[in-house]
Amino acid sequence: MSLPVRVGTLLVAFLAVVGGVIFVVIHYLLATPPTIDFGAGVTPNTGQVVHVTLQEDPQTTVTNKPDWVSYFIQDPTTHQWVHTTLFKVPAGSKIEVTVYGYDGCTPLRNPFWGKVTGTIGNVEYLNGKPVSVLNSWSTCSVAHTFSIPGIGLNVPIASPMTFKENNNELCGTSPCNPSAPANAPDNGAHQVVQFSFMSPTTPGSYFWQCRIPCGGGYLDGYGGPMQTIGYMTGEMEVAS
Ligand SMILES: [Cu+2]
Repeated sequence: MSLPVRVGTLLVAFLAVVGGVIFVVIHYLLATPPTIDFGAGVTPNTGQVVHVTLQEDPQTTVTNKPDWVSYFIQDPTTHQWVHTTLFKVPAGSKIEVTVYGYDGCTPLRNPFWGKVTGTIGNVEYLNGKPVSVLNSWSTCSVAHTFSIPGIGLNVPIASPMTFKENNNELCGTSPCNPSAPANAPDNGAHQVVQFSFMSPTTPGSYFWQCRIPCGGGYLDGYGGPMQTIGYMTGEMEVAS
């Protein structure tokens, strides 16, 4: 092999390795889930209504962690369910949230997290009926919570009845699809939780998390999906 050919071969091999490293870093290490923007057409600090729709699932079959529990957010424009927990709302607006609760129950570590706080009227609407507390110790009835500590918001998200979970009636493919036929693989037993709250008038990043140690298989249930953006922890960005 002549010298130029050897140098050329070496160079090509070197660039291939560099390309591979860059791909791994960008694709796996720096990847953050997208932020869903709910601000289109809304003037901040005018109390306008903004609809935010989420779901929580028993699995995440669209990722390389298929057995992790997860939230999804519905894009308000495309209506696609996006695997993320990052969203943006206008400041000083009335945020009306709908959560489809697909996952089975996990008892709360502390019954305090079963109490609805920080919502308008201090209630959530469970399948249309106002409730101010879900007691997960009397019946295993809560799957996850939607909690933004910075504004004192805590909403327990109801789970389908245990017998339905035992009957394999839970959604088995994520994101689940509330408009699919009831027994389709991507639908299944679920609860609908609705609540509203005022977004802060101060712009900023507001951390949110589920308060149930739902990271099955991790120490005390607080690892894995519980500490990973895109699953059970996220940010609400408030923009003015
Ligand atoms: Cu959870």
